[in-house]
Amino acid sequence: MALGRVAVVGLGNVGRYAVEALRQAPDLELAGVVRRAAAGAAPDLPGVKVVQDPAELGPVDVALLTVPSRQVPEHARHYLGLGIRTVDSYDIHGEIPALRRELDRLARDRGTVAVLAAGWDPGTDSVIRALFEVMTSRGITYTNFGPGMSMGHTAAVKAIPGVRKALSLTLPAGQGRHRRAVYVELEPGADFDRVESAIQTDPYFVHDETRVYRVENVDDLTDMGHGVVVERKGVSAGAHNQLLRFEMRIHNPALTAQVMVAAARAALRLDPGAYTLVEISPVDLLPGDRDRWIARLV
Ligand code: NAP
Ligand code: API
Repeated sequence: MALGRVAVVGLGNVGRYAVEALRQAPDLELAGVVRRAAAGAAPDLPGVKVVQDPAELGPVDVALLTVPSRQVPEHARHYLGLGIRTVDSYDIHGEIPALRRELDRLARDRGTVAVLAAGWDPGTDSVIRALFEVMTSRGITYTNFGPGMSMGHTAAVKAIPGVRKALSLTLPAGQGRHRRAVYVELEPGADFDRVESAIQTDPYFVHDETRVYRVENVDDLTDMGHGVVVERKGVSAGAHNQLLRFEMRIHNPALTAQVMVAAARAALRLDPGAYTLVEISPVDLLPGDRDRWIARLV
């Protein structure tokens, strides 16, 4: 019997890969997909139940919130209120502590679990940064993204009125600094200057040098690859010059979906409350028997 039934909420880039990751998970069952509009059912996903109201899916143990980050808080409140565990990959870093506190209260009240900010950054990179701090108690960590496509920044641009399609690329500028190149395909009659100004003043973009380009066809440019190098130089037990480095080159939505599905598994094993990935034991993210993983990994 499956550990739990999981619904995917939102069928965008991450949502589509979440469906696939759930199909491949040995211990979880895909309950179906919840979309905003029934008209937006998914003929390309035969055999997958697509609904507007999660009640139509039968019992659901976990909702994977693959909606844009700015829509995550309202969706999390809704599903936790129904007593359904939630997993999201909310990536507005500065707002994570406050959201965690709010979801923790809601989850405890309803005897359920929220796992938030469970993608790769925030998410697995957060765990890497934590382990680097464990290994070197003093030092400096730099997280250098890209070059690659940020789904969070792209989703923020797509939400601006007049934008039909968008692509936000993150370009590393060294020592944790970044530049951004944003490509927009506009609706007929949309005003490019207004769109550009909305991007430049959006909190997702204000801290970085950002250039915005109008193009005819965003699909022609889109490659969902991304990557990161997390580097730390620090001190362990008083000894200097410890150099630590983690690097990955990835398909962004696929890796994000894979991590969210692992977090759904953990959500089924945790006590009520809200958790970020640094608070979850890695073995609870893995399928099957704990002793087997200890024998294999430790
Ligand atoms: P996307 O392709 O735009 O998909 C989002 C889906 O959410 C939409 O297709 C839509 O599905 C649903 N939705 C519900 N309310 C919506 C609204 N008000 N506006 C637009 N869509 C709405 O986005 P994505 O590329 O999958 O990325 C989703 C989020 O994942 C991003 O915002 C990003 O922050 C997060 N992310 C995090 C990480 C990380 O490492 N932490 C990595 C990648 C992505 P329906 O039409 O089916 O309802
Ligand atoms: C960037 C990084 C990585 C974003 C990872 C994830 C996403 O700006 O490229 O939305 O793709 N913050 N949050």
